[in-house]
Amino acid sequence: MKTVYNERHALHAATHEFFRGRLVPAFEVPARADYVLKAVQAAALGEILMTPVDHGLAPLERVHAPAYLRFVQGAHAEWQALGGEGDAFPAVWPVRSLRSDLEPQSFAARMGLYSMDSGTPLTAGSWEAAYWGAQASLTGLDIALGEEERAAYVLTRPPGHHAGADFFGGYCFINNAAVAAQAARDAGLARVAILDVDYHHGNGTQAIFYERADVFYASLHGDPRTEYPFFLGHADERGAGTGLRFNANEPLPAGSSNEAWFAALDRLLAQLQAYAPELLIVSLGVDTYGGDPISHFKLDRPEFVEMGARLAAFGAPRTLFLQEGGYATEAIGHNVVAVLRGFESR
Ligand code: SP5
Ligand code: ZN
Repeated sequence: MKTVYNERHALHAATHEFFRGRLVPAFEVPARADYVLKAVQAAALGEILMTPVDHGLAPLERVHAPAYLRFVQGAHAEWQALGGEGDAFPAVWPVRSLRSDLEPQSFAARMGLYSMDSGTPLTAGSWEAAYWGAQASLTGLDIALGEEERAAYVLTRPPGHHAGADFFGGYCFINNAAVAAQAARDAGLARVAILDVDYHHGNGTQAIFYERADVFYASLHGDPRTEYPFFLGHADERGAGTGLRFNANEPLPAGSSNEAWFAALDRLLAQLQAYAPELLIVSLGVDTYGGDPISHFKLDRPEFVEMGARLAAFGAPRTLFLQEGGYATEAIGHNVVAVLRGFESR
């Protein structure tokens, strides 16, 4: 399988994030992608494209509000101009009863309007890294839909699935899975499925497609009653309007067994099988790993191989793997390679 690498990922390099009132070392760090690249190279999975093709801003604007994209692009410069030190963080949000239909002038207010948490440092290079991550995703899509290949893997960070149409959060700025899914629709595919196996619910992806039948979002994840992102990802979220029945969540308690995880995976795959997508996009977070420092499932190498094998057995005509979370830095490369090898072994 070919890999598309976002060689500009390290432009997004946060040193710290907020946790329980203090700054702690960031979990979503450049070394993550460096380790995955090493593992993919060592495994000789196939050609690695180091430079994504630039598809421009238009495919990003099909998913994200143009005003939001402009804000992220200029945010760190605004922060610096105000005397902000280091990475930028939001501190005030338009929660219930406050207006979010007006864009304030204040930078601090716009930081809050366009974000969902204070755990996502916005750095000097966040925009460029995220922009090229989306381009890597679009390049991966081109490969997966092309004549030579039926699948591709996109090695990028920052991740994407928490980012909504007009907000960042959960270490995410641009929703790569949503951008790729929309681009596939625009290329003429009728039905696209996104299967999100990251430990965390992909609230951004779900919200973007919640009222649509043409992109099915399915996720298994830590129960939002105790796990980030807390405010979305429950089992009763089935879609709305024409999107009703085209959204499926399998929240599992923190600490769930691997048997429970695979049973949930099979339930989602059965629903997706009935949907018969022309393209399966896998939001491939490997923070389901037992050794992950911020997550609480128990998958290990054999389970990642099995995950890949079940995705291959699913038999989607085309499959696009996009890197999401995974914070056991030295292990994530081996875990990703295990999934991709499991996929290719069938
Ligand atoms: C893409 C993705 O996986 N995003 C996850 C965002 C999680 N944000 C909350 C992190 C909370 C960190 N908790 C630290 C616990 C240290 N013991
Ligand atoms: Zn995650």
